[in-house]
Amino acid sequence: MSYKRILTIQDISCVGQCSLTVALPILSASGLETAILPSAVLSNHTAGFTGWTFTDLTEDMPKIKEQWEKENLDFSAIYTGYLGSAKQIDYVKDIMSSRLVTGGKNIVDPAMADNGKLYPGFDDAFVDAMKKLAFSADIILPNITEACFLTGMEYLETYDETYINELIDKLTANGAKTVVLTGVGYTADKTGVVVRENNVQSYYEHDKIANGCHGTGDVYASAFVGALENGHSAYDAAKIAADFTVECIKKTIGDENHWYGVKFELALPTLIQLLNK
Ligand code: PXL
Repeated sequence: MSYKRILTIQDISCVGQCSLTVALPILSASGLETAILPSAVLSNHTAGFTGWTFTDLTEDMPKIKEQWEKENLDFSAIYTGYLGSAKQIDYVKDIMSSRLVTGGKNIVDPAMADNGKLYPGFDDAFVDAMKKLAFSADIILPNITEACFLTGMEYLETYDETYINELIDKLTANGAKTVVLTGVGYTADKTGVVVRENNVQSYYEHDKIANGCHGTGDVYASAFVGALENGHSAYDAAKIAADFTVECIKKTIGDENHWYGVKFELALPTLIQLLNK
């Protein structure tokens, strides 16, 4: 397989083990050259801290794209996470159109919401812009809350398979191609991921070890991209990412001071083993 250069576009949360500080090491450990485009710089993430600084990098994007065009720098895959503004999403779409190699995949984690609510700072205009990005991507990795914002479906805490199927049907009807729906659990002690690709749907269920660990969405999506770009199918990549994320949580639970993220660094050897299976 030729050496792949991946581009990931998401924020730098200086502290908090999410976004680029998670994606870059996980993709590198997956054996992929990783280029980054920071969407914003925050002192720390917005989930649980009392405040944060936020420097929006939207206006850097077209200039960086232009420079990459001059240098003929392109990417085997482009993977996006937390983005800084609705306007930025248009620039991200331009970069995807211009800098993705033919046959390369756009992978979008519509990182904007969890537990039924949008993250601080996001509004309806941002959701509308994210819809355009998500529904034009090759693969999306929403959690249930994000899938609800993308489709307009009501968010439910407890649900059955009919609800989940309807959610994925609606995503697909809106244009989503491969859907990897995360955090789907039908009983209190289980969670899992549903993958629908080319009308074939599979569910990977595993133990739920803790409720709502911060940053696990980013850990999951990064490991998924790492596995996918190593040649695994979407379903196998979804399984590898789930097993890795579980391992990250196991390495973290019990340390109350570490509430803001997971100690994914300690689980990187497990990821490498899972990728080489
Ligand atoms: O993990 C998603 C994420 C990424 N980046 C920032 C966040 C969050 C979740 O809250 O606040 C800045």
